[in-house]
Amino acid sequence: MVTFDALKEAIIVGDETVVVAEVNKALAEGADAGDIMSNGLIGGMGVVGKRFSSGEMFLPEVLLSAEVMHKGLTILDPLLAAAGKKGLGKIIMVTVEGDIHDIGKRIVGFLLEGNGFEVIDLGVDIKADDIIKAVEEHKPDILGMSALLTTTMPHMTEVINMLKERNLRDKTKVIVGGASVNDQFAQSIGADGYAPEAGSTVEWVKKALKV
Ligand code: B1M
Repeated sequence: MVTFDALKEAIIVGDETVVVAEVNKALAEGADAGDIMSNGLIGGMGVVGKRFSSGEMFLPEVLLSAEVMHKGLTILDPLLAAAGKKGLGKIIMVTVEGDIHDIGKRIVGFLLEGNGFEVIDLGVDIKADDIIKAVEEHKPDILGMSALLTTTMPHMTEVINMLKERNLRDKTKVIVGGASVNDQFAQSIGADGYAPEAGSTVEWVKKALKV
């Protein structure tokens, strides 16, 4: 059985060489790309999050862990995307203005792709106006917004209000997520849904699109 202890530890200490080697080793041993992501990469980043919150780790270390996690995700990305057919629906994912956190959003996106949805990732720190332009251009079934800072959550409200102004709200379902967001907030801003983590996001999307 493939274990992910060395991979998790490499994420925590920010060792890119070991992360790349361990991801490739796990794949060579037959591990599923989704498992490597969930149990190895997310597992390691979960420990980082806890240690940062408790003051055991500091920003530069967290940033390094985030960077090496991205290296691991980049190896898995084509495999996760190939696992799905991408034809079940179109989803725009974005981190709202003022917020550069993207690890969780990317994980959600990868998992959605792996489950057969087309994902257009607009990136991080994206202004409401640019999000609306992308919705007009791509006409997604779902707009997924992520925010990890309490200070950036109001931009989600701004986007929903702009969707209404441009008569796009009825055509676009909206789900919000990220560590600072909760179900109550989602309801208060008129989003269609909220999901606390990647797996439940996929379940919500499947239900919303009836697939
Ligand atoms: Co920042 N940061 N950070 N940070 N950071 C938090 C969020 C914080 C809680 C840490 C703390 O103080 N305890 C805190 C926010 C406090 C608050 O507002 N309530 C914080 C702060 C304050 C800051 C800065 C302001 C610090 C500073 O500079 N003084 C700064 C802000 C920069 C900015 O955005 N303008 C900052 C910077 C950074 C780094 C750049 C160092 C780095 C981000 C790197 C990157 O993303 N590329 C970073 C990180 C890594 C964190 C923590 C440690 C970990 C976040 C993470 O990646 N978690 C975080 C502490 C924590 O969360 N415990 C913290 C792992 C990830 C898998 O989980 O992102 O929650 P998460 O995603 C989950 C779910 O939330 C959900 O599914 C994901 C997978 O299960 N989900 C969705 C996410 N988006 C979704 C969207 C959906 C559905 C589900 O639908 C659309």
